[in-house]
Amino acid sequence: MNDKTSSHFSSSSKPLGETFNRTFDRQVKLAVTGLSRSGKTVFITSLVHQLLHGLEGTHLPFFQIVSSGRLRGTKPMPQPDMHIPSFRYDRAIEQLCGDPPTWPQQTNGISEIRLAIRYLSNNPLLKHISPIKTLCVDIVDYPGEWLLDLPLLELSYEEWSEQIASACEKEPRLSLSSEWRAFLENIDLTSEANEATLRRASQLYTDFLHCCKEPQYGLSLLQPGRFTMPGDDLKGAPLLEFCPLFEIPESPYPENSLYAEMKKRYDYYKEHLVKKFYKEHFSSFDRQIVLADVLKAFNTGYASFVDMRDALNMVLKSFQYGKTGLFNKLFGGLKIDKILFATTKADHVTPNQLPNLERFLQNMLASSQNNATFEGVRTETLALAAVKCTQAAYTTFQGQKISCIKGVPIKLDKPVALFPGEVPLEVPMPEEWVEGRFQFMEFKPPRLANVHGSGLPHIRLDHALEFLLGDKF
Ligand SMILES: Nc1nc2c(ncn2[C@@H]2O[C@H](COP(=O)(O)OP(=O)(O)O)[C@@H](O)[C@H]2O)c(=O)[nH]1
Ligand SMILES: [Mg+2]
Repeated sequence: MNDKTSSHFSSSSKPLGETFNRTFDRQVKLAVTGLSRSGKTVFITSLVHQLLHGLEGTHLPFFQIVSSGRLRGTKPMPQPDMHIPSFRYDRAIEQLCGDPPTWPQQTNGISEIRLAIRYLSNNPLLKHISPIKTLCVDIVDYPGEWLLDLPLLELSYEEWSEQIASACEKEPRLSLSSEWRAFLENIDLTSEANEATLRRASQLYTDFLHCCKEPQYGLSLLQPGRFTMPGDDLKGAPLLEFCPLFEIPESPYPENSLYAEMKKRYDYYKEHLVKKFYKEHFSSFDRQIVLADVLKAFNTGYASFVDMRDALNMVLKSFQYGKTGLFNKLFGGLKIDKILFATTKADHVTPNQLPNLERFLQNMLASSQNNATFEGVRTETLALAAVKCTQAAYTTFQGQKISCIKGVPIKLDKPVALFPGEVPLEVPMPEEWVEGRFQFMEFKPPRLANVHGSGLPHIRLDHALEFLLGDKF
């Protein structure tokens, strides 16, 4: 790790290297998820940067362990799970802090990073005996797409096919699925299975999913999750080579048929990928943050919004199931006791719109959050920006002072001041999603003079830290 980027226990703290040992007083596993491009990599990078620079500057006023002066320093440590790829903080921060700064490269799959946080205990009994404590935080980044697979565990291949077929009756899925659908119409599913047909059918289905994900359609509810986000080295593995069907052949069908093989692979996928993820990873998480780029859905339109809402609510099911029913039965309960739902990139709106953005996310999740199965899990919603790329500014229009934001749009080289649109409190009616109503633009990361002296500029990351970790100190 590059020296500039891997600030150890900060220089303004006592050198802790010699007193530091690898036994921790407490450990917490913090999982970060969200659909692709929701901002997971940037969030973790900024969070680590904020903590490594926790003793310098005043960038975390709401994170009490810092504001109360009890933080003694933070240090990256070797991660505990050797079989999980490392979260490449060094690479990401080098890009974000480069000159010019750039956004970190896109990542796929799961990764992990461990931090040790040293702090002064405020427990009156410990104050004089052993006042310095260490909290070990394991941060795990994993694709939200994988959580969309949990419902499959309760669905037979036929039931799942029926759901997908009915979703494909509506636009934009209807048009986008035409090539895959035409291919299926021309094959006899009761004929003998062969690799070429299976591969072609799954390829066309995967292409369809990728198309749905394109920015102009912005669809989120895409199953199976591993088809667009395979992780590991699963690309091209037979367990990813099947697809849902529009017509189910009548039984009895030959055991060596295309249909029987597709069904077998679907069951194998559930058994070996879906269950494995929940058993090996999900069940060990203590705290969870779910990131969602709600503003992206505003830009794209009603269909994209509805799809994102349904996908997010499906993601929530993983946590609800955790306490009762299916999950308990299969994996023996869930440890997660706090979940934060955060809409990211809050720097794309003017500061006066933050409360609306937060309320809107709450409304989006309302039905799931109110569900009694959330019992025992504290949930919270928040609008945040892991890296704040814009400044609040004002402009006058027809003699009126209007608040706007100023930043460098991703496709330009000079800052512009703009008013990106108001965030509504309620979901606009389908006909109200007129083109151009929302223009939440992407920005370049900020160029910072003192990037290694303090945490990256952010919006409410300290609130997120306080909710997720505050009670652990
Ligand atoms: N303005 C702004 N853009 C962000 C922020 N976080 C992420 N982004 C944008 O979203 C893109 C995707 O972020 P990334 O962390 O790679 O998403 P991931 O796929 O969930 O890991 C980045 O390349 C940025 O363009 C943020 O806090 N502010
Ligand atoms: Mg990523």
